[in-house]
Amino acid sequence: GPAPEANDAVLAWLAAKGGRTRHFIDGAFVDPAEGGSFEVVNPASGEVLIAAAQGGKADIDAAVAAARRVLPAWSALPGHVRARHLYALARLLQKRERFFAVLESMDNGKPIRESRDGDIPLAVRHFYHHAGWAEVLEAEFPGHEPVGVCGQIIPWNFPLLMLAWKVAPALAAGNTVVLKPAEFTPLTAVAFAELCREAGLPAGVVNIVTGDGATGAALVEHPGVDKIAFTGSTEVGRLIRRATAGTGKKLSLELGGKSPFVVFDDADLDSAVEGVVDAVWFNQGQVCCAGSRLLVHEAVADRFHARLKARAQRLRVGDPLDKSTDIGAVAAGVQLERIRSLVEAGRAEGAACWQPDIALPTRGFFFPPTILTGVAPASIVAQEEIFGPVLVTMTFRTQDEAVALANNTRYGLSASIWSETLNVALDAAARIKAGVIWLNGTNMFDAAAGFGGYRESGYGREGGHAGMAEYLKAPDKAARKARRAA
Ligand code: TXE
Repeated sequence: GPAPEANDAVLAWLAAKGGRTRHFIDGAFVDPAEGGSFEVVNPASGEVLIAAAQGGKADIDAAVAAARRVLPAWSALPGHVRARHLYALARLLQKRERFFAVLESMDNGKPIRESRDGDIPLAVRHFYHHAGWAEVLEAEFPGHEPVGVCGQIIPWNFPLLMLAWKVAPALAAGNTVVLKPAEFTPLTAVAFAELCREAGLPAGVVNIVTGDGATGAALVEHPGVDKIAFTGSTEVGRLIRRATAGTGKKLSLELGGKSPFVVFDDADLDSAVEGVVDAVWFNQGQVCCAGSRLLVHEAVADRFHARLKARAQRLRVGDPLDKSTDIGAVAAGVQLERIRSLVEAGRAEGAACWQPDIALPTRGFFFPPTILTGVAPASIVAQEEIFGPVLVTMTFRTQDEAVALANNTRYGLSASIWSETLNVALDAAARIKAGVIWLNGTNMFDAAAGFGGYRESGYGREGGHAGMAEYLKAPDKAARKARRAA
């Protein structure tokens, strides 16, 4: 398992809360105005870890008011001073990596190996990277202004990492933030609020209000919010788009996906098998850019499927806190039910369902690695995001057919292309409509690279230069003209 000190530290942290967490508003931890709470469950055991504050309209009002109050002072700081705050957050988070990794795995069910080596270090990197942006902001974006108060709503699949993707660029650009974590996984956001205090971030710059969809909706509708940044389901993305239309609020949406994983007949098959493991079995497949549709050339399909099944048979499903675990628990009971019903739909549509011959833990929300073959391109399981450890596979004969299949989706978040021939890979990459394309690789993220979708996968980019631009207002024409004249 993980370092026992980290386990103990997390248990002590939970115990010290006296049964419930609070909102973080205007630099203080406060009880919800209306007094409600909801249970936070460990998905690997089904046990309640703690209760979290249920945010209502009054809490959102207070948080937005605090963010507005401090906005002029925060945005007027020179970039290098804001950078110091971001460096301080990055360093503190780095110091507590073990603690955050254990807390994340307990709350979300993801393997400790992933939270320790992936989620938390990537979140740290995001704060360091954006501290750098704060330093060079005036030079890189001359005349730009921050957008203002940002309402940020995040999902439960990468709780702290999605917080970092939202908070770090917002602060670097001089905005203030009201963040609402997902109801399944609010705990690392609460622990992050404590870091903000410890790091001496001015009160009101970051506010965290926990709660459910209604809390999120109150944030979206609040007239004091200048921008909404959302990562989550396409359905809720659509609601938010409607709610913000005509309000002048800036909006960025990062929604679902059904990303293709294309294996040509000249691919390095062993590497591609490892690629699939990472593409669809990482984080229990609860990844917006999961390579969940395998498109494999028919000449190598049988060989590839056989190797893939042999590999999947060896994946270890179980205790997220055990370092040897490959697949942990699905984040919530409703998600497990959703995965089950979609796999059933695939069977009913005539797909062949393969699962390894392994015993699953008897408690908690576990689902085995699953491969559906013989899937028709128009079937439910080929079109709907399953958001679980479930791969659907189809075959193709020609490069054109591969591209057509890859684009046969309402989404367009990412694609992974495997071929040893540069021309084949680059030609497919240019014709597949997706925001991110990986060649002979998958799920590679960096704070410096823009991430985001086409079509129903949303719009706006996170990370790098494009991500910073989402949190800034360009100078208007008159101001630009005046600058040029000066
Ligand atoms: O998402 P929701 P759910 C997909 C995935 C998954 C499905 C359902 O397919 O199976 O969505 O997940 C907040 N106004 N993704 O239901 O509801 C909510 O509280 C404002 C893909 O959990 O979209 C949470 O904080 N906010 C995805 C956040 O939205 C609202 C990640 C996301 O939850 C709201 C998650 C409302 N009306 C799910 N209703 C990805 N792209 O990575 C809910 N929320």
